[in-house]
Amino acid sequence: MAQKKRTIEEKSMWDDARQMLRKAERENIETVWDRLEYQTPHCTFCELGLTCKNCIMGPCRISPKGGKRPLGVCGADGDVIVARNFGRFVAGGAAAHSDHGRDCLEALHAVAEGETEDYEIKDEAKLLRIAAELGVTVEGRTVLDVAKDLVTVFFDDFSSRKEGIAFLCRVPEKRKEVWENLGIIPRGVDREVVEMMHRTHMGCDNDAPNTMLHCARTCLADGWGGSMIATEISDILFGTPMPMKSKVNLGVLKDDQVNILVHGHNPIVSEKILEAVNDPEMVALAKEKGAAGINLVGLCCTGNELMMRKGIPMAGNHLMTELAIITGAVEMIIVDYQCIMPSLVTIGKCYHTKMITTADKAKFTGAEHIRFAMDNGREQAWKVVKMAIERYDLRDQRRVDIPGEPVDLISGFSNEAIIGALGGTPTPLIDAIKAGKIRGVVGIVGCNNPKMQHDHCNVTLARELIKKDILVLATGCVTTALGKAELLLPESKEQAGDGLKEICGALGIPPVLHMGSCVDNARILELCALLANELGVDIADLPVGASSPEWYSEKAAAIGTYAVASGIYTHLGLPPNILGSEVVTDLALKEFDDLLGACFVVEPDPVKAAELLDERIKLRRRGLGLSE
Ligand code: SF4
Ligand code: MSK
Repeated sequence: MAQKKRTIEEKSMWDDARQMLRKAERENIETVWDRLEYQTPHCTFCELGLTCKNCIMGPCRISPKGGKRPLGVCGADGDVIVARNFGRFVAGGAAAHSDHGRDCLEALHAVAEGETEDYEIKDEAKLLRIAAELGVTVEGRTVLDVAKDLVTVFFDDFSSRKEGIAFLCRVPEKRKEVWENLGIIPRGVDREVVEMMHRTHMGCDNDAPNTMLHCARTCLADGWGGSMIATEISDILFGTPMPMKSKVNLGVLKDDQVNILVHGHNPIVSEKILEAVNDPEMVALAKEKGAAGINLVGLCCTGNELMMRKGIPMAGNHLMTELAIITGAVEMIIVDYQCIMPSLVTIGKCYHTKMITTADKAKFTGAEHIRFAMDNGREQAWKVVKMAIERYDLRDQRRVDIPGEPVDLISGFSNEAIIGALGGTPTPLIDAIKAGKIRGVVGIVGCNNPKMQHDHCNVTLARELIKKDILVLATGCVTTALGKAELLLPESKEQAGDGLKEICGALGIPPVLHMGSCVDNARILELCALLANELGVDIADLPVGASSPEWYSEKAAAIGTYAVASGIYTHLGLPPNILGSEVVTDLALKEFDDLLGACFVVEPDPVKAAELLDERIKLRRRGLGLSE
């Protein structure tokens, strides 16, 4: 679809973004929106998923049905090619989440083995609880001994030595039966990803529905495996999030302080940076340089991790990352991995902003690489913070423009926090659902995509759902959008329907709860499983849904696929590149409903999307014998 030239107002709904887009125009700085314009129209074959480059007899482009080129050189048809492409796409997302999980696991391993003094177990109770849940003996043992065994259980989850991953113990029996019957019980996390790469090699899985079922299996290994491991270990190492105040938007940058942005996903680096910026010696050094202090702020999901656990303010989501640098007020951006636009290096060089990469698997040409490892996190953190302070002198204050005033929000709704707020049991939530005060629950998750007006769909969908007494759970970049819209504050209950408003008022919580980063969608899976197990039903029977209104990434596609495979009806604001195959599209939008009890729905209009999610919730409420 051709992308027409859009006004700044059409590009983003936010004033802070618009002000920075105007500054970018004035200063002749190219942004993601400019590059989208010159990249469009996109290749129609690719948009439809009908391009194959899996071997060098090709690349092949298949005409949509009835066209002149119905088959690739090897004889693969459009259905096979679309399914293979989608398979590799979601395998990329599952691999990203799960490799992040493995990094967390290696950190826990280093702690358990006494190989690092830079990290420690912050939530011992959670470690012992999870170990017991997974069959590790806890009684009479030291925390570190238990941790060693838990590490072994999780390392085995990445291999192919077992029949099923450890957290299958959380999955309701009825859901497991669905997976068993379809042959998609997730085994080792790495195994499913590798098998997807194998299946999609030329001459292997040439049956589109069969490939699509393996998409489900691969993504289940992510959701109930790699992502769940990432979430649980992050809580064990850095603390389980509890509700806390924070602030959001570009206004959290400070014109009289050294500003450091942390961006990416894994808290292992950013937690150390936080310690370094709080060191009085570092603060004194910043003051020597003429700054009033050091201001650490987050972007994207590394920002979510720090906001959830430490209340660190959030500068912005995916489409705000370039704009944060364009303020001219940022000394340094420190990144780990995923969703970091390579353009940040270039934009940083237009100012005095230095980009530091920290992971060997995510280097950026033009950035300085300072490798963080388990045994040097502290040392490296102090080093880079010092470098950031040294750069304060280089800032050109005449080019600094920090737009807007920060907006307050409340973050930190882990499942432990939610159950805690309910008095230690999910029963009050179930009772509120049964009584129709909370008619259903929808997770709004994921990204921004410059093809859509930035954050409009994220915000509108949330507003529409809470009006309908549907509790919203937010993760990933949606969080920033909903925070800026003041929906993460208890006062926003006034925008909710009467039932939800009453419950939020009684509990003192907002109608939109922030549950974390991309990998933390595993928290939503766990909550759904908990509710289903309490009610003795399948997850697919619950009045729940998911949505990623402005998604862009392979990871978001993997999340959507594991949500559907777990029985959660899932809305997408944009279709994946599958529309070139009727077989694959029908499976995703219809037949998965029969096979898995849930399917995808694609709807760019957030008001209509809210209606569709509401219809599904009504259907599920009826199924449970509850009032609509
Ligand atoms: Fe073409 Fe087949 Fe090779 Fe794909 S695998 S590039 S369709 S010949
Ligand atoms: S960072 S995957 S843009 S949510 Fe997790 Fe945001 Fe989406 Fe990346």
